[in-house]
Amino acid sequence: MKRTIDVCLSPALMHLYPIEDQTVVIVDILRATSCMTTAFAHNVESIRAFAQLPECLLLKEDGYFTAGERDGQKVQGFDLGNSPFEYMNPALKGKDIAFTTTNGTQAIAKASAAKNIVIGSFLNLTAVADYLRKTTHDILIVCSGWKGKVNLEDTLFAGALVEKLKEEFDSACDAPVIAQRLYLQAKNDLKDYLKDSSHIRRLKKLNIEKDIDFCLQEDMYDVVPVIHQNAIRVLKP
Ligand code: 3SL
Repeated sequence: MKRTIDVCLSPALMHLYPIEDQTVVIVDILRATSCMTTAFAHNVESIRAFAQLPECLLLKEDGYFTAGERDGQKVQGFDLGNSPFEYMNPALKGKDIAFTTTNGTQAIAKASAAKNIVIGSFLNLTAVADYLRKTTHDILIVCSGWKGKVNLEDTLFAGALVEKLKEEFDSACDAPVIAQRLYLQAKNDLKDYLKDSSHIRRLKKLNIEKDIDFCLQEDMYDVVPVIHQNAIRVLKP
């Protein structure tokens, strides 16, 4: 019997899924999980994800870099914001980061009971798909959305992953089918397909068009960040 793949279109729906028995892929294309993927591709050692700002800030005392945003803007007093370009800095090699964002790290915190948590983005799409083929549980892709609501870019990523894994996994309900069909419509020009979406409009106001272009590129990196001993890391052989 084939394993199943499912899509949770918003973290607000996570209670509907048996995450204790599932490998959960968290996605926040714009921009949290794209930043995390970029950070690990540039040799960051670990990332701790926090839902709340004060807990995140506390780790500064332990030598962590503090990182993240609220409503797209770098948090005052933090070392790093939420642009993938900030995570290409060689000074971050081997460092630990405490990260908090409006949606992505909230989704990670909410999924803490999952069997296994993987960080996905277009930047590491194929690497994540290859990793998932080797796991043993059913898969749930959790779209971080925006403050509990559904968004298009995370849904498109979910569809891309369902498309990649369609030979090995059965869709558990209609959400993976919806996501896959949207991705197939969008895949030739993701940016154009997303042009009227809510978060693209929000980010354009912040003048960070280059972040959008970067985060929509497929397979830039082959890292697969997973949660291991309370932190996100890239497992080394
Ligand atoms: O919500 C998040 O996790 C962020 O990635 C949002 S933003 O792109 O920085 O606005």
